[in-house]
Amino acid sequence: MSFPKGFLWGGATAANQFEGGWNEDGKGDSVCDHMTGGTVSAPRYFTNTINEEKYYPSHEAVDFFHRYKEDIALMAEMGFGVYRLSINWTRIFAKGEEETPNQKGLDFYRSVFEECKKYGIEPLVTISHYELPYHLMDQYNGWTNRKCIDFFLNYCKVLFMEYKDLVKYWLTFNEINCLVMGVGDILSAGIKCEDSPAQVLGLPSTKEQLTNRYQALHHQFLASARAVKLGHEINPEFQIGCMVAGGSVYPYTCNPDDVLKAQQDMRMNYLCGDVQVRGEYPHFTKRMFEELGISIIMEEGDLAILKEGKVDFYSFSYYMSTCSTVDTEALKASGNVIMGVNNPYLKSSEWGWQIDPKGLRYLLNELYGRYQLPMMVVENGLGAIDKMEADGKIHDHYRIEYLREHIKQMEEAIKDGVDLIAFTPWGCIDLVSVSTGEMKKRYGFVYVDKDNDGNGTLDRVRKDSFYWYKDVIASNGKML
Ligand code: BGP
Repeated sequence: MSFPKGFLWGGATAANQFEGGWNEDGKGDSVCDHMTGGTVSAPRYFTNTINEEKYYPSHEAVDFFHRYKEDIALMAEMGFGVYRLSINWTRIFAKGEEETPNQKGLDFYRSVFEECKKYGIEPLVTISHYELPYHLMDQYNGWTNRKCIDFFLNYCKVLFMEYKDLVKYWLTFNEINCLVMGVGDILSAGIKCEDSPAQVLGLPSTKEQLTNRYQALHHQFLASARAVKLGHEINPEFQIGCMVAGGSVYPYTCNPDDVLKAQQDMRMNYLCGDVQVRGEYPHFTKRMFEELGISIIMEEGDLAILKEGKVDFYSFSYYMSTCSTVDTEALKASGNVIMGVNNPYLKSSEWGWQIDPKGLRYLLNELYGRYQLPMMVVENGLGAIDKMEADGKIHDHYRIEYLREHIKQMEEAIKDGVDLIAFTPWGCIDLVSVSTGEMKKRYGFVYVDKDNDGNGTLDRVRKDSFYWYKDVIASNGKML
């Protein structure tokens, strides 16, 4: 048997993409509430003032806020042992800097956790998943400001005290490395900007942008380390992990320049892991900052804080791999500068994400070899357009195939000796896509009746993958 007894099977969501109820029961507005929904032809926009009705679908999302009992019952029916969800900071502190938490917000998550416990589902809680109170962006320029560390700590303290008997597993920041890669300025760091087509997925282009991002990242490292320390003081049983956007990077050719480029690009898996697992910036940081032409402010004592707040386990998201090359012509031809060059051996999703199950085995081995900590794959899955057929069902064999192949490779990694303890595929119930702001890019085992234009009943429908995953869980990974 390859999957160990007690292996945690489940699924994952994030509050801003799932809950809705964006201004109910005293909730304040998050930075992400200022993003309009998007379509492929018209991407998401950011506005400082919310005064129009074009924020669908995120303001409503799929209404977990009112339907959590039904949703958790569906998870239980699939046999989930773990449910990864995030807490919306603005439900607990509307502006992020109040002294007293919002009782109704606390009550909501208590009910959610109690509902999970009813079915024996272990909550795995992301404390910050692209959800900064808008007020902290507006008044403090988000995570570029060191004060955010204290605001975050206060928020963590409330969560840890309030839920110490209900929650054991915590993640501090979702895909923390995305702050300096993809979603950066607005969603991850909450850096102030004008109303404009948002740089939701932009790479930093100016030195100022780069400096701000690395400074904000340093502040998140400190916040995470202090949270880990605090959490362990409040409940020594807590298991607190990091969460990094993972991806395997291969050299496009065996030209040593491509090999070196791939090695460098792989560092996006390691920069944050090294700080959060080993408690120190990796050896390559000094030269990396020099070459970027930036420097960040570190105060005395910062490095000691990082050492004191090492995480208990390593978690990551995995959707794809990419190829690195120094060949500018090949890069231009692929038109894919952010994600590198397409691998001719792999197929892509409808959104151009290259599907590579073996890359997951490769990455698990790389990460475990480096960190020697229990590993969790806390996001994985196929974003696809689902169609309800005439029989009222969704025959999502493509999703089953994607997940089956990834699970097989996780099994291989376990046989290789990797201590993998959990798997929570992304968007287990359909939710809003972060990169496109749409409903139509779906990941779920459960279909939600809602389209890009806001039509639909929000009814939940079990897809074919629902029954398949149920069998996978019941057989502990044997029936694939
Ligand atoms: C990760 C995020 C998730 C999720 C996922 C899928 O980066 O942590 O929040 O959205 O990507 O991305 P998308 O929704 O763009 O398909």
